[in-house]
Amino acid sequence: MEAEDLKREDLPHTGRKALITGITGQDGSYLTEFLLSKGYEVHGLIRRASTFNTGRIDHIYVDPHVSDARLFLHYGDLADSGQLTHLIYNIRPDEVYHLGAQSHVRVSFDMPEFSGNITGLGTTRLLEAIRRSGINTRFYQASSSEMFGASAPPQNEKTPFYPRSPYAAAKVYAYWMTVNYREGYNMFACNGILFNHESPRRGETFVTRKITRAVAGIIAGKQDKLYLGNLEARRDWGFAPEYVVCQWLMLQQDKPADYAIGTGESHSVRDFVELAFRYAGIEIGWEGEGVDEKGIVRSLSPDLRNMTSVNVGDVILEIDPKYFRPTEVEYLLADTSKAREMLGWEPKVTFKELVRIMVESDMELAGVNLSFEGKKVLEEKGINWTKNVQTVG
Ligand code: NAP
Ligand code: F7E
Repeated sequence: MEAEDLKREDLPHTGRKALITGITGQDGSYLTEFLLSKGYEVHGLIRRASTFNTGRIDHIYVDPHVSDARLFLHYGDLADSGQLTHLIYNIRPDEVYHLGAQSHVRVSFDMPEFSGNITGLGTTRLLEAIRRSGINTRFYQASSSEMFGASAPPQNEKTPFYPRSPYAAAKVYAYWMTVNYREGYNMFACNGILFNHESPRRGETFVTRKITRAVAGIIAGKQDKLYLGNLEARRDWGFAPEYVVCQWLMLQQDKPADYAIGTGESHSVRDFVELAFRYAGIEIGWEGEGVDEKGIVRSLSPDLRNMTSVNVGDVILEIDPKYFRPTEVEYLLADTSKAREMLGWEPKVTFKELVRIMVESDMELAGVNLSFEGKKVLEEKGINWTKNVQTVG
């Protein structure tokens, strides 16, 4: 999507201010790069931690004392409404991108109250901070396809919500609070209902990154096996840098609305596993059933044979029931007709290309240098994030 295609093309971008919660996360880091490239001054909320948690944005951070610095970080927490109000009132952002959340579905079963507090009430705290500050800002809520839960595919903006986890229930609450502030206080507030989106910066415990890291680790001799849960769950997986463009596009429209964003292609975890190992030169086969099912090396590509201690017949994948969820979301598939029509948005990176990009990145990080074709994918598609995708893990 080029700037020329945008509805607010006549507005100068330089000088606009954005506040991003969740700036240190996968999406926050890509969105920051994107907004800086559009001339925004970007403010981000970060949590105080005893170790550094800014690894995804270190490459774009400059000392705020530098005269042309346009990225500023502020301590805060979604549990702390006083600080949220203080920041909103003083920064007076033109746009607020609310991406911060306890975003891990499996973890939300272990910490349901905390997940409700941060992922659900956190949105209310921020909406209230905006309302009480009296500022005129546009608000983006990071809603999720998890809200559709058990509703049959394909899912779109009109599909009923049927949340299947504490995380999803919290997101449904936050979704309706966003709609409520739009209708009750005339706030420009949008829900982006995003289906799964991944990248080399994806958190290491989400299934895609867990798989691609394991592929690299097993080949490099740093890991013996990959332990997974449900292999049959189906997801509509897209490429995260493309999805943050939608978040911005939603706030550039004449009217606020809600949009479902995905690729329209759905694959199982098993599909992801098979393809990821195949790109790295391993054909995986399956033996056994249920929790006893195992993934076994069927063959190795000639390139790989001299580079790894993995052998044909090795068991490289097992099922660990601890990764099963009390209630699972079986099948997500996006119907993104509205976003295509209203935002003019279409994803460029396919499922196969996504798997390639992620495998290749993790292989590089693990120091395995195979001659992959996938490196060219982003360049060929004219996607701007190539440099960082390749260098940031
Ligand atoms: P992520 O990588 O897990 O990042 C979450 C961000 O929230 C991090 O910056 C984290 O900070 C911050 N955060 C967590 N708890 C916080 C708290 N108490 N106070 C302030 N900040 C807090 O998530 P993501 O994949 O970028 O996703 C961004 C948003 O979109 C999330 O709301 C997620 O639920 C939603 N979403 C994601 C997807 C997807 O497929 N990625 C799909 C639909 C919706 P730390 O770095 O300090 O932990
Ligand atoms: O699981 C299955 C698991 O944790 C995907 C978040 O960004 O996207 C994400 O939520 C599927 C599930 O993502 C393992 O049971 C099997 O069916 O990568 P995930 P998620 O739960 O879809 C949505 C849209 C969000 O909004 C969330 O914030 O993979 N699976 N074995 C496994 N999942 C994990 N994590 N680990 C396993 O070992």
